[in-house]
Amino acid sequence: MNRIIYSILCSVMACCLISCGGKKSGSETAPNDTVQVPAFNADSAMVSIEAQCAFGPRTLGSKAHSDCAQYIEDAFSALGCEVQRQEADFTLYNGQRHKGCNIIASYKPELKERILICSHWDSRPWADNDPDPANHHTPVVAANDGASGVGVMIEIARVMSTVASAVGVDFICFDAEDAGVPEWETSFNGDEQSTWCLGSQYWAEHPHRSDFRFGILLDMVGGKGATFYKELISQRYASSVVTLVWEAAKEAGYSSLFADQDGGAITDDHLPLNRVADIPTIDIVPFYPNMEHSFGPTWHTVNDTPQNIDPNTLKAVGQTLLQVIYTY
Ligand code: AHN
Ligand code: ZN
Repeated sequence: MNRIIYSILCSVMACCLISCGGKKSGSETAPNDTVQVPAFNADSAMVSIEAQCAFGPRTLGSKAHSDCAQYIEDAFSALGCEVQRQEADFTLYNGQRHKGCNIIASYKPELKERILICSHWDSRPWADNDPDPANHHTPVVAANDGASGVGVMIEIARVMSTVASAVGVDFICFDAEDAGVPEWETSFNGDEQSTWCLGSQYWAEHPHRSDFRFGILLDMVGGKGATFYKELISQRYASSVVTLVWEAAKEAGYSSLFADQDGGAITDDHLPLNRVADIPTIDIVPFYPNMEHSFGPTWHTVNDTPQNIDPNTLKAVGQTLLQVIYTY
C-alpha cells in the first residue's frame, strides 16, 4: 500500500517538475527541449467552428450575425478573457450601411508584453466564386473563411486558461472582412481594395490599445490540403515575425505545412494593421499554387462548410501559435 502511494507521489512530483521547468531561461544550461508547450486540441477547435456555422451565414444585419457575436463573446468570457465589443458603422461598396462589431478578447490585459492574434468572423454574403452561377448570390457558411480562425483563437484561449504564459494576448475578431465587391458586380468603379476588411480598417483607426510586439492574422486556417507560404505583405512589413513563426512551426513539427517559399500579396486584415496601426503583422493564409485564385477549392463557394475542414490543418496552425506563445 505504502509503495503504491509513494509511486503516485513520485509521478505527481515528476509532472510538477516537467510543467514548472518549462521556461526558456536564455542561459546556456537550459536547452530548448526543456520548454513544455501545451497541446492544441483540434477537436475542441472543431466544436466551436461547428457552433459558429450552426447559426447560418454570419452576414451583416442577419440574426446569425448577432447571435454568433454573442456566442463568441461568451466563449472568450467563459475562458477568463476580458471581452469588449467595438461597434461600428460600415458602408458597403454599394453605399448600403450596416452596423457591425469587432469583438476584442484580452487575456491578462495587465501583462505588458503582448501579442495580437486576429481573424475575421463574418461570412461572405455571396458565394461569387462558386462553380455554379446559380449560387453566386447565396451567402457562404464560411467554415474555413471565417469560423476557422475564430475557432483556433478560442482553443488557444482555452489552453491559456489552463497553463499560464509569460506573454499576454489580445484576440480580435474582425467584422466585415468579406464585404468586398462581388465578382458579378459590373458597375463598381471605385477603389476595390478599400471595400474589403472594413472591421480591421475601423479598428486600425480606433485601436483599443496598440502596444503589441507584433500581430498574427489567421485567415482560412482549416482547409484540406492547405499549405502556408510566406505571404508578401507580411514579408514586407514584418519579416522578422514571418521568420519567428516559421521557425516555431518547424520546432512544433509542422514545417511541411509552413513552406519556406514566397506566397502572393493578399489584401487582408493585416494591411490596415501594418499601414495604419503600425503593428508589424503577418498573415497565415493558405496558398494553393495550382489554383487560379490560390485560396483553395471551397473559397467563396457553398462548399465552405464544416465537413470540408481538416482538423490536421487546424492543429498545425494552433500548435505553431502555442509554440510562439509559450516560448516567447
Ligand atoms: C483578395 O481577394 C485579393 N483578397 C481577399 C482576402 C480574403 C477574402 N480573405 C478571405 N476572404
Ligand atoms: Zn473571403
